[in-house]
Amino acid sequence: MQCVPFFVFSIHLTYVSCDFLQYGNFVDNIRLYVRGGSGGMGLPRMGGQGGEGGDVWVVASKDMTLKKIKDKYPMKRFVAGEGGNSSVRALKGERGMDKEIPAPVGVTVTEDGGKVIGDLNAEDDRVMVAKGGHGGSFYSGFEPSRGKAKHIRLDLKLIADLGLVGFPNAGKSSLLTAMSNATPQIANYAFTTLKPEIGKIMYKDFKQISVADLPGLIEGAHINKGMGHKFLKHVERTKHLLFVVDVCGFQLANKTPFRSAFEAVQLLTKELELYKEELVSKPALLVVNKMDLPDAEEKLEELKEQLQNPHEFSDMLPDDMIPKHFMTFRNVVPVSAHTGFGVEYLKTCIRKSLDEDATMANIALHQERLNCGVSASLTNPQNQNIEALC
Ligand SMILES: Nc1nc2c(ncn2[C@@H]2O[C@H](COP(=O)(O)OP(=O)(O)OP(=O)(O)O)[C@@H](O)[C@H]2O)c(=O)[nH]1
Ligand SMILES: *[C@@H]1O[C@H](CO)[C@@H](O)[C@H](O)[C@H]1NC(C)=O
Ligand SMILES: [Mg+2]
Repeated sequence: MQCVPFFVFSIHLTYVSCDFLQYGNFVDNIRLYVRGGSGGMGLPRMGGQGGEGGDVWVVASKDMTLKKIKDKYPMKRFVAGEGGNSSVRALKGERGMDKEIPAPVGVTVTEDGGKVIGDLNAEDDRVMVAKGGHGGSFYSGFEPSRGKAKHIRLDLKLIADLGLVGFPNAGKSSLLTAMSNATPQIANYAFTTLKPEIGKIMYKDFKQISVADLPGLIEGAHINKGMGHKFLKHVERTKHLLFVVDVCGFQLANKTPFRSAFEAVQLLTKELELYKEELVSKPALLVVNKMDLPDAEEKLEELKEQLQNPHEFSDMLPDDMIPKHFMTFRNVVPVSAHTGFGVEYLKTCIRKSLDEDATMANIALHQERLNCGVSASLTNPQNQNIEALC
């Protein structure tokens, strides 16, 4: 089946959020130039030894993102300090200052050739990426050596191509079962899924796409309600997002307010935004599940209308729960995980979305190699901007 994007939605929402090009703005890898400091000069007539050059390290830091590195260090060059020269006053030259590159937890550091230098799996984990040169000494004829220089890549380790994002009970696990070979637990109560389960969607041409069934998020997840941080962390580690809402809405408990499908979309967006704003710039699709329920058609129409004028309909939400930017969905797909309605079409849309991005990423990489040091900006038909800076 042909996968037709919801043009009305994407065009409209793109205008709404135009002040900030969020589409495809999420950064999951970055290439950097690193160089250790040169060693200091030795002092032949007194046998003085120059200081060692400083080393360059990548250090896992809380709240850091690859996008922040890109914004903060546009040149993407990191050079450690030179070792001090040996002098009459200080025969042993001072060691050069180390340079630390703050990076998010969960990245793999590789050399340009693909060799893995190390993984950063926990806060404060560190790997040395460029050693400083030696200070000049008797053994080197008092000549210092230069620090190591190279290009490195930081890649955010992904758990899956696609992550299912939704309130509890929306039918995420049921949807994964309908789409893939996975058999997650399904039940009519909140928090059935407590850790990610990965399933694979198989396509006729043998292509596979991995999908992570994630635990349900609740309002306040960003302040760690319902193990929110732990759950949100997984969202970060998927390429694309699949929002899943129950067409009939959701209520966590008797005491908590009922939320319509539209409110669910906005509240989920807000939780992601408050956790890490970049998350809402990931490519996303919206699944409206449980289309087999009575009145589903009517509710779907209502939701579509609301999504086209999100500003107008957000009044129902408390001010602090209205997202800064409404999510731009590449597709809005009604399905029933129970009957299988819409599931094939959804799989086609998912495939198309990921393929499109892979193509864009390839073009960008190619450009980056071609225009080393020159900034190139590519625009795809959907307004996606990829900055290729060396
Ligand atoms: N009528 C109907 N019910 C559905 C559909 N999909 C899921 N359900 C039901 O909704 C309930 C929750 O389904 P799950 O798949 O466990 O939901 P979940 O989003 O994974 O929930 P958590 O893991 O708790 O976040 C179950 O009782 C499912 O049988 C659907 O398409 N139609
Ligand atoms: C050490 O000496 C070299 C050569 O004279 C000079 O280029 C360099 O700047 C000196 N380094 C420091 C840290 O003063
Ligand atoms: Mg589940």
